[in-house]
Amino acid sequence: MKFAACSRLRSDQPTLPGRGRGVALITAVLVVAIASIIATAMMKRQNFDTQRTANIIYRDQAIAYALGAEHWAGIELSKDAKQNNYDYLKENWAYELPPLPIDGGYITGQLQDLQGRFNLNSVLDPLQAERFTRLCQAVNVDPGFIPALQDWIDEDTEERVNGAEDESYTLLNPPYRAANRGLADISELLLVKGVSVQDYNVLMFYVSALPGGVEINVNTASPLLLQSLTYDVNPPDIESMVVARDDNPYQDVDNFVEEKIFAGKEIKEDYLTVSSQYFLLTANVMLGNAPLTLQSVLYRSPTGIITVIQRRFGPTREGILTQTDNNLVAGYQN
Ligand SMILES: [Ca+2]
Ligand SMILES: [Ca+2]
Repeated sequence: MKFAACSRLRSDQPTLPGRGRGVALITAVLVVAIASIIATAMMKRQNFDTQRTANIIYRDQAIAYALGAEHWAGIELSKDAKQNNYDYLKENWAYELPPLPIDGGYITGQLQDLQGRFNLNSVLDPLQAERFTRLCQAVNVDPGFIPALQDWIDEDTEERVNGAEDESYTLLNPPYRAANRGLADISELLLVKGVSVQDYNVLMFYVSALPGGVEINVNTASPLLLQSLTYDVNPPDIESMVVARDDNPYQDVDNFVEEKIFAGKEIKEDYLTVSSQYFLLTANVMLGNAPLTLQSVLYRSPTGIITVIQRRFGPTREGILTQTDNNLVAGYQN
């Protein structure tokens, strides 16, 4: 009897029809699925936040290390100034810093003498323009843009023969005007009429943008630049001279121009020197997954005081060009 009453009791309770049970099951599965998706998204977000925070910390550390390398470069250059009055490629400052292990990565650094390159801002001087013409020819770049470069730098707006002033640039889309002052950076060359990306890609390794009167250091200049200082010089002779120079640098410009290979070539001492004031530091820091490059231009006064006059974080000039060359040559594309 008890069993029958109990059985009757159960049969009195409401029961879900078959379809209702299916809906309940699907709802339960959906709730579990949504909960899983939310949990996964939260984990992803947390991982992302953690990674982003780590990257920010790595970047701050990398900047600190890069500035440390800049400080090291300044100390090396100051020490060098006390040792002698000339600069050449076998001095301590000129050696590349081998990868130096740091906590979580490594750092490398290299100093280059910017006076071992042709100073674009000296091109208003006819002698320097001649030398730059020969340098362009030596690296197979058409020197036809040099009058336009002179117009770009000179203060007036009078267009010289084969030159270009505002009239040429304001017709472009987008329009712009000639700078009428010295180049602040060599990448400005890309805005000058007649300079193609290909030309720039070649020239960037041979030129600098320093104050107009800054000379070329014959102890650090490349063979091609030395060869361009005057006419009809035999390249193998220059190569031999450079090998000797690297061990026995010139302590005076007189000694350089008196070299036998220049006999009868009317080489002038103008814009030549044996010591340098402008250097380019390139420091690369690899920390975590965040590589960082710092390029700094350092000025060293005659008494050895170092001043940072330009600082750039990010890709090198070469990297910048490959990333944005189309934008940089929005003006003249030849
Ligand atoms: Ca020195
Ligand atoms: Ca001008």
